[in-house]
Amino acid sequence: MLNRVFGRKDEENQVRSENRLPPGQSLTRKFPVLHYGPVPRTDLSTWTLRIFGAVAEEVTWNWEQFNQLPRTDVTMDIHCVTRWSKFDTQWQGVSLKTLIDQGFIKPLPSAKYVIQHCEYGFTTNLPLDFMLEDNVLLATHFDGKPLTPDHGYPLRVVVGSFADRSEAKSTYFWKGGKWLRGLEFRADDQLGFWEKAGYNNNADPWREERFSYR
Ligand SMILES: Nc1nc2c(c(=O)[nH]1)N[C@H]1C(S)=C(S)[C@@H](COP(=O)(O)O)O[C@H]1N2
Ligand SMILES: [Mo]
Repeated sequence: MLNRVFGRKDEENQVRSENRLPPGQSLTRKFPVLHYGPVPRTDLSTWTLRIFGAVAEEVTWNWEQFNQLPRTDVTMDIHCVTRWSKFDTQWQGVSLKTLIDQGFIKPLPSAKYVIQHCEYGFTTNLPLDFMLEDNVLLATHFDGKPLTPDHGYPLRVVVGSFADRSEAKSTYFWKGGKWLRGLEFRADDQLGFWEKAGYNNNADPWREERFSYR
C-alpha cells in the first residue's frame, strides 16, 4: 500500500498550505458525478454545436468539424459547490478565446454574456470576459481519455483554478455545462438552471459565493 503512505488528509493539508483549497472545501481523490436529470445518449453522427445570438455569423459545427478546431491542454483544480475539490485535473479541448482570436467565432460588440445550452434544456451563464480566461475550456477529454457519458461526453465546459494562481477569479464547477450543444452570445445576462434555483450567479469559490440570498 505504498501509494497510500500519504493519505487523503495529508494531500489536503498540502494543497491547503499552497493556498489551493478554497474556504469550506475538502479534497477528494474520486470524481463525483452531479447533475439534474438523466444522462443523454449522444450519437456523434447527428451531434452539432450551435454558436448563435450576438455574433456576426451564426455557426453550426458537426462533430468532425468541431474536431478540426485548434486544441488546448489545461491542468486545473476544480471546486464543486457541494464542498469537494479535485486537484491537478487534466483536460483537453477547445478554448473560446482561441476560437475568437482566430476568427472562428465573431461576437458582436454588444455581446457581454454567454449562455451554455446543454442537452435537455440545461443552461448556465457567464460573462463573455470570463469565458475568455484560460481557466475555461470546452473539453472533450479528461485525463487523456474522451469524457465518460456521466461527465459530459462528448463535450462539456470546465471552469477551474490554476495551482500557481490561487485565488484568481474562478467559479464553482456547476458553471461548466455537461453535454454542451450551443453557446448563445447576449447583451444581457440570463440566469441558468442552478442560478435560478438560488445558487450565486457570481459563484466564486474563493469568496465562498455558494447561494444567493434574495
Ligand atoms: N447539463 C448539465 N451540466 C451540469 C449540471 C447539470 O445538471 N446538467 N450540473 C452541474 C453541476 S451542479 C456540477 S457540480 C457539475 C458536476 O460535474 P461532474 O459530474 O463531472 O462532476 O456539472 C455541472 N454541469
Ligand atoms: Mo454542483
